[in-house]
Amino acid sequence: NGSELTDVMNYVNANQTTPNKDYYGIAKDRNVIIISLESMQDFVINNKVNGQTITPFLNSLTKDKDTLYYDNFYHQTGLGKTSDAEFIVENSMFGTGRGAVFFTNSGNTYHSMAEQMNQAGYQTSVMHSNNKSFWNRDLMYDALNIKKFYDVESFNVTEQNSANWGLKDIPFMEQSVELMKDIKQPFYTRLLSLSNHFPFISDDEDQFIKPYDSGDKTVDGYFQTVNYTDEAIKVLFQKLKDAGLYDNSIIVMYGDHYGISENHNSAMAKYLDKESITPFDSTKLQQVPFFIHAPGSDLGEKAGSTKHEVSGEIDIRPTLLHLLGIDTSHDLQFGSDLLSKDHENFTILRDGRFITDQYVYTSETCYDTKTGKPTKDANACQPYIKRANEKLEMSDRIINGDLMRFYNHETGQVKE
Ligand code: GP9
Ligand code: MN
Repeated sequence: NGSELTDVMNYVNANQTTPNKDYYGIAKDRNVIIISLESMQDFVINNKVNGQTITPFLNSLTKDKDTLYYDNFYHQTGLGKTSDAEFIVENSMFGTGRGAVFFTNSGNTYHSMAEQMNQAGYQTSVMHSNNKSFWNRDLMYDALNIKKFYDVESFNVTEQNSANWGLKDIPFMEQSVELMKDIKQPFYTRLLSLSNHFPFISDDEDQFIKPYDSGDKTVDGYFQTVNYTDEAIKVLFQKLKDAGLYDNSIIVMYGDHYGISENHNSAMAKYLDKESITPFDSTKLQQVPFFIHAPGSDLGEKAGSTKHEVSGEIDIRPTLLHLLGIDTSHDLQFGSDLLSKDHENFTILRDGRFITDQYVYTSETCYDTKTGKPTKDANACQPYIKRANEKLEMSDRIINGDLMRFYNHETGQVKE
């Protein structure tokens, strides 16, 4: 009932951060294009394989004055993979600890980013070349108030332009921009890329760099499919420019979750030139790239393009809404604006692991981020353990109790 919600509200309100005036509203009324970078981990950014650059286009953005790039940003997904990341972006809440929230709680009430964007006069949609019911998206998108889903039926998919899971990212980006041309502006659309999906196989003609040579096919092919997606993003930017949609848009990109699981630790140890992959390393490998690109805004000039805040997917919604000048003081959100001076360097993964600027907590061990070794004081992480569990539990309470149905967003109070 409503009183359960009051506890959660008190908790959330105590953790709100104040927006940074220098950034608030700088992207007001721009189109919003969010790109889910399938399985993209951060270790590929500004890195090489066999002497070849893996992500030349994304690397160029890390040095761009209109871009903020976060290199200490973590995915927070569980079993729901891509869909969990979507959930987190839309709600600034965690998915559920078991199963995929898109399946388990698509009947809940939410107050999503899409709903807020609808209210702000935006057209809201998702573009993804897969069947609409995959991950239960059709039902969950209704619950999230996303007005239009451009699913596989909206794309021209042929044998020639598809590989692995379906439509390749380059034609997907090209066709997505064609679809955008017909949407009334301003629009908010999310594009879910797919070529860089396990098992990371691609056609010869799409392999612009050589595979890695560890002998582990998954890891070896990963660099090529990541590189292909990087090229697809370059194509997207060009197509947006050609369509006249680039200058009045803000483009946000995040890696949705890891691509290389711990089953491939020996190949990863070879690539990273380490003896072995420790639990500390595995946790750091949950870093995914996060980019905010606003043409003509001098975003990077204000702050330096590469930012090191310890952060995660739950932070995307408040950060973006503040850039758009949309007030979030009535939002029940678990993330915080990365540009706020009060943003805390503390990020929690869905399984209870967490990262601060000093510590990484995993496998019931507190590691020192500087050395990668267990801390001398074995209890150093203790205060954070309690806070991490509390935050996950508060988020779970909302979802398990469907508590948003008692929430009045207009007033920021429990409904009468
Ligand atoms: C499929 C896409 C990929 O529609 O979401 O699935 P996932 O990464 O979640 O396995
Ligand atoms: Mn995915």
